[in-house]
Amino acid sequence: MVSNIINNYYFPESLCSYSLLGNGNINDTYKIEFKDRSDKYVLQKVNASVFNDPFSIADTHSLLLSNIDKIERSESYSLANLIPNIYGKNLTIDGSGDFWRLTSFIEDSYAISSVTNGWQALEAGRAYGWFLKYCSDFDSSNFKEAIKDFHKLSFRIEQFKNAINNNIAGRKESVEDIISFYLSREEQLMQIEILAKSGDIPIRVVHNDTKIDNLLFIHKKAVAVIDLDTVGPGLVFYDYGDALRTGANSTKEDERDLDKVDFNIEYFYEFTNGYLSNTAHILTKYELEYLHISPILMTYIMGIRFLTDYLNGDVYYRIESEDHNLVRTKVQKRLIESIESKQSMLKQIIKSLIQ
Ligand code: GN1
Ligand code: MG
Repeated sequence: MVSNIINNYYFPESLCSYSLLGNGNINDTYKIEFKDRSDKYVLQKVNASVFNDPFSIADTHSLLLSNIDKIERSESYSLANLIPNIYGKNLTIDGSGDFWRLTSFIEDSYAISSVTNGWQALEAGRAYGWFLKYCSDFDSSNFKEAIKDFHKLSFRIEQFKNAINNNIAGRKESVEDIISFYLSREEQLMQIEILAKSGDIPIRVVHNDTKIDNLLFIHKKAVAVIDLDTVGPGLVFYDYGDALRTGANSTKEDERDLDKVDFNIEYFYEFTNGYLSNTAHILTKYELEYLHISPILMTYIMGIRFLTDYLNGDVYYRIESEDHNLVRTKVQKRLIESIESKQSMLKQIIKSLIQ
């Protein structure tokens, strides 16, 4: 299949090899190499049952790239180049109706799935902070939501409650304590959505999937922001919070040894320092005031999404074992407990960094 798709692009050289790349849970990603050609490429099959309007995500990608050349190179990060096919289209449709896209691979770059050093957190904060600043020149109404209500808490809670009531996979009884844990925090977290509705928190163009894996590093520097599928309208809390959910957790989001799960304050400090160095001047008083809530909010949203999928019989996320979603939701639960125990420190650190 991969070689058939590649025939739709301008490559005189023949395909040499391809291998799976990264650990995305939705799309299939391959690194592509050619004979007699040193530059490499990334070919992705977009999961059309998750992204039901793939052309709109390609449009979003092009729109985002439209300003990048206006920025001083030394101050910019890369956003992958979209490479059109021989018909001039940014997406190639295969015989089964699946969508594919080709982007350039950044040589010598690597991604990480958890932070192990303070400098990585600082670099990640600078990079995602740059992304928010870069996007602040765009009008959010020009961007479509790739997935409707993607991070809207009330929508995710509704899906969660439906999954509990339907109990399709018959797993509810075995996870009652985890379900209660999440339900008991619903009301408190809904305050953020109420605040956003009141208009005090602006709708911005945000990345919407800022897990730490979605940055590329070369040596000791973050150089690119990747996975632009979900870029669109949203709150700063989504990006800042999701980056810390993965970037300040001392371990992976699917670690089986729950004792390793801990919200690392050093990484939190470093990330926030980097993030605010690029964003403090654009964020509003209310955004800064409530920023400390975002790591819990995003960990909670992911926690209930994983648990919802577990209750539904693993129909959404890619899984590598029968209990993969269960492991993921348990990690989020443990992380929420850890963040809760440090909540006042988070607030203080943010305050000290904006003074
Ligand atoms: C999915 O596939 P990936 O890793 O880019 C998910 C994110 C979750 C993430 C959790 C479209 O992202 O929202 O945070 O898994 N993307 C979608 O690992 O649902
Ligand atoms: Mg993604």
